[in-house]
Amino acid sequence: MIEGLRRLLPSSRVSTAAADLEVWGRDWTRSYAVNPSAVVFPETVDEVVAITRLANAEGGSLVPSGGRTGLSGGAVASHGEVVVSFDRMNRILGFDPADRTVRCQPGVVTAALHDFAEEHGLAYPVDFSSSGSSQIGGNVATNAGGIRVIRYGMTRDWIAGLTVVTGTGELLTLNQGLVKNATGYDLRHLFIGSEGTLGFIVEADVLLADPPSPSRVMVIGLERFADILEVLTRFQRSVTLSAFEFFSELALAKVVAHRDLARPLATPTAFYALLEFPAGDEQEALAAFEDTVGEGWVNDGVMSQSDAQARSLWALREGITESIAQQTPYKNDLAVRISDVPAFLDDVDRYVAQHYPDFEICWFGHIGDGNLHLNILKPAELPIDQFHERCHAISPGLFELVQARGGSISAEHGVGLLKRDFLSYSRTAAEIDIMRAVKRALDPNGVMNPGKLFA
Ligand code: 2HG
Ligand code: ZN
Repeated sequence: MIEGLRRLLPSSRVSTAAADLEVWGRDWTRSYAVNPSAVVFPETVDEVVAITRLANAEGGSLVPSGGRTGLSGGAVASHGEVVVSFDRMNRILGFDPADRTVRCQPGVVTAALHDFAEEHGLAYPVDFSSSGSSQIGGNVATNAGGIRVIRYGMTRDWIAGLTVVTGTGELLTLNQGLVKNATGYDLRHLFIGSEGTLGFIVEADVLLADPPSPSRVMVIGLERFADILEVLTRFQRSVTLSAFEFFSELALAKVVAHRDLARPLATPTAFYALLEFPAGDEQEALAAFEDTVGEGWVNDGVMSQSDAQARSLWALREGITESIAQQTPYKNDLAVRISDVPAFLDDVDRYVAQHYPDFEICWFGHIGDGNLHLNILKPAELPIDQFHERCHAISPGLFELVQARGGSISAEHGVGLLKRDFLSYSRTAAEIDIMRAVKRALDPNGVMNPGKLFA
């Protein structure tokens, strides 16, 4: 396989250097051994086709690799796979103002697309903490969500067309940027969220939106999580929310300490919600805030008076992942219906407190999407192996709580390796069989990202 790769690509774009394998063999998860056999850097679609055909001929396996910011091990190469990095396919190929689409190579970094859209008086509204490193191909492959899903939806909603290379090396151009196309199965959507198990995304037509109007950010404190939906509903009655995020006091304490930031409110409360809305809705937002205080749901709040202050309030939410990273948290990315969120959080708190009283729970996430990030923090004195073992033991009981509410064991981070053994808590056996049949149709030799999503 490696000899074949060296025939296909110049030697500078096939690396077996230990340092490169270590970097390109992993994503942001840290709990997997990394052992790819090579990393390659194609520059053209034809090269991706040739690499895929070679892997089929030689019995090799390939791991697609973007910005490697994933949190579920979807881009980890542990079994001698060849990592196919899109770092060299990072150009914007074209923009059409009438279609409002940008044609992107997969390695375009999310933040570069944000900048490009802004330069053209428009916006790419999908955004997350990792947008400085994550790449469009990876965003598509995981159907990335983020902090403004409540208003703008997921990556899926912004993909007007895809060019893909299937697991057999066939090139497919899917939906060509059409708004309307009622011609049967939409294979584009099959590739979105497929986590590299069906093929490579080699080009994407990405839709842009109207430029955002100036916005305001508010952080409010709540003593009882049970009140959070009343607060959401009251604001939604008169304010166009582009974010409704939350974090617990523990999460705030971590981020404030880690980044040396000021607390948003004078008195700590159990939970905080962060709201973003257009500056034009400011009066309505203040009236909604007064009402929620009057009802006794909210006890304090602060609203940004400048863009700089809005950014510092956002930092309290966006800095959490980084602030808890050194405590090697056991990560969960759960979703239930929005209306079930408070009861579900209670179920989980009770379950963890009962079975694992020595574990700290750091809650935060996207209330407006019914998506809760549950990070269980490793006690300092507990060795990492024992921590993982105990967390693994937590999972079945936790996912039974998810299943009981018809929820998802992975709302936006994907299944990858981390949640693979638990897929059946969110998808039925019949569904998984159909997924396997789809995989066989597009990747009959199992070349693409083996062992991810299902074993
Ligand atoms: C976020 O919402 C990301 O900040 C990361 O999805 C969540 O670290 C996490 O668990
Ligand atoms: Zn998230």
